[in-house]
Amino acid sequence: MIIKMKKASDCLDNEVTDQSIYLNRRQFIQASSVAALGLGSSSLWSKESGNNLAVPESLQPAFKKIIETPYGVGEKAAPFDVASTYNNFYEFGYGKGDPASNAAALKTDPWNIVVEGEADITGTFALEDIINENQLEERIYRLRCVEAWSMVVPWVGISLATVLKKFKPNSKAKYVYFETLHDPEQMPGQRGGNIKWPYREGLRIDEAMNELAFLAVGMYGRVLPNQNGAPIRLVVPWKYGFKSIKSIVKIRFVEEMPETTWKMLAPQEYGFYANVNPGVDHPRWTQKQERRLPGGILFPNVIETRMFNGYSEEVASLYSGMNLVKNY
Ligand SMILES: Nc1nc2c(c(=O)[nH]1)N[C@H]1C(S)=C(S)[C@@H](COP(=O)(O)O)O[C@H]1N2
Ligand SMILES: [Mo]
Repeated sequence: MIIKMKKASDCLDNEVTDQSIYLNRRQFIQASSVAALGLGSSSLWSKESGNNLAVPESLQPAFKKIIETPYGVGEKAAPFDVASTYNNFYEFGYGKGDPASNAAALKTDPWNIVVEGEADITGTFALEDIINENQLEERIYRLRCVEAWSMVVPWVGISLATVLKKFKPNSKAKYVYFETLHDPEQMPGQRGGNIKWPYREGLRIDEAMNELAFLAVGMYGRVLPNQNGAPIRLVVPWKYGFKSIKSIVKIRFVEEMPETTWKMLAPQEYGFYANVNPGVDHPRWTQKQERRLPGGILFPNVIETRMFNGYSEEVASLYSGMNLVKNY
């Protein structure tokens, strides 16, 4: 079990539960349920989820053991039903409920990822070959959408750096570019609209290697629902949610800053960096606050947005000397 030091940013509002007690309780719950039910993975979240997503056979070795980490311990995760029914995944429609309604038939197993560009090791890799040699971790992260809503999600996955380093990027690899599956037959949203498909995203290589950048294959202790980006999606918690590209089929190491979907659509509104920043408003709305889900009409649950979504301690040094008003 890897124990990392807890960062001040992990939690502001929920210090009442002593962290070590909470962690131990989590481990206890996991250990006892594994013993009692023969379950492979954490069951901490099963009560609130009540869903039955089966782990594909190819990923069962990895899902046998999910280690807890201190990231976000004590934060109040959104109920599974909220995180899996309020989604942005334009390949399946523009409404928040569309992905949950339309993504069920997406075929996520088998799944290959093409790795290309400025790296010593490139080629086509089966998802299970990338995942099963790694230890899955659970990390509870805040997700802040550029539309000014947010939620806390317990992801299951591996650090992006761990995966990328295996391909041995060379010195020309200044950025890493990602692509979502392009398959209009399975993804009805790709049959039209303004987006030039496939969905594209990218990070500067030092951002990609930051400890917080994460590749998720699960959430709430089980595999990702299709609407959340199955079978593998990026999670970059200090950036607006649109950077966290779903259903990845391509990773390319490149020398120049890559074209990214939202910047291509409206460059004056969405930049490449897209760091969460309450000091730089979107041209059409403020970024100083956010609606933390779940909330309602009577209790919209508006909270202050924090610089880098509260992860300054981990990531601020990536941007020292940069003008973050220009590089939004
Ligand atoms: N391929 C793809 N990835 C995507 C999107 C999308 O439309 N297509 N939407 C992004 C946006 S705007 C957000 S806020 C998050 C939402 O992730 P969630 O549905 O798991 O909460 O996914 C991001 N990744
Ligand atoms: Mo978003």
